Amino acid sequence: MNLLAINEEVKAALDGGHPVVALESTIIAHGLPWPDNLEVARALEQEVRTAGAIPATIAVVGGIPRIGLGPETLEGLARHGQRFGKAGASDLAVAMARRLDAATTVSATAFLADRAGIRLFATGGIGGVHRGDTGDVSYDLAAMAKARVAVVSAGAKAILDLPRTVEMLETQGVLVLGYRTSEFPAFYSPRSGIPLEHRVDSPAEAAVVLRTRFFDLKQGGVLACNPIPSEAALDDGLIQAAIDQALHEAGERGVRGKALTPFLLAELARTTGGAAVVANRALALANARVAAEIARALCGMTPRS
Ligand code: PSU
Ligand code: MN
Repeated sequence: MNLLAINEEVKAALDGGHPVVALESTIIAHGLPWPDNLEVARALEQEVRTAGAIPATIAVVGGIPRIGLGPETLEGLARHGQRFGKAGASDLAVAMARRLDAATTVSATAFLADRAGIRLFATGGIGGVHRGDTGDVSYDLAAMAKARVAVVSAGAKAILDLPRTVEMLETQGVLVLGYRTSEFPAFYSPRSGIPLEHRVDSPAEAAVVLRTRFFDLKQGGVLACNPIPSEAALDDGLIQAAIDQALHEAGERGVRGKALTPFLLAELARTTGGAAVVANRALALANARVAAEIARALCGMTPRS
């Protein structure tokens, strides 16, 4: 697919067999408040570089899926986040055909990263099964299952129904790996009480599994769960109360669909006095680092394909 605009640096890295890590843009445009979002966008890219890989932030700009954004585009995405749509993988055709600007969610970013040949992707927390009985299940789960990409994430966002999200990952055939943990992480806190069957304890161990999965079996769909660093974790009681309040507020105002996740995250940022944003930053950076380390290990052992 040559509809992708892969920037020079990313293209050179991919052609040379060097490690690349994809980053998504919805967390920037719709998940974090200005101006923290710009600082986080830059810090994520820097973290990937420091760990020895090339960052590729992905967004649709003027209808073109861009793999690797320049500094002005990154700033525009952060500053004018509201002008960017929120595109999942199923929205890409419309965004492209109509030459729209759109931030890409985990589903769209994983799809595009796969097409570009990028095998590691770092985000904060994936979407999943929302609480209650609305039937709102993020396409992130099914899209991840189809993409030959490993998503490094602090579990799924804590606003979700985590036990059901883990069940749905299984149903979709996503391989869930605990990265130095035997529990599914709960985004703002390292533990959810949900046990994980598979665990890896180093980038090399992760890379061996990914090589087997992607290149021998030609399967997609890996979620590597990296818990928030303990010093950055939020108090469980505090964050649970804030989540309950945010969910209540969303219900009162009838916020649904694509607007729900950004609304809940903004409410949490507000009611925790910014603590949720600080924690989100810390966990996303930790994920960027782990993704870069795994990308390096994978590059050392992958036949290019
Ligand atoms: N991780 C974060 N913040 C975010 C997201 C992930 O720390 O805002 C975004 C991702 O783009 C993910 C999306 O795909 O939230 C999920 O949205 P929804 O629940 O509407 O599918
Ligand atoms: Mn949804």
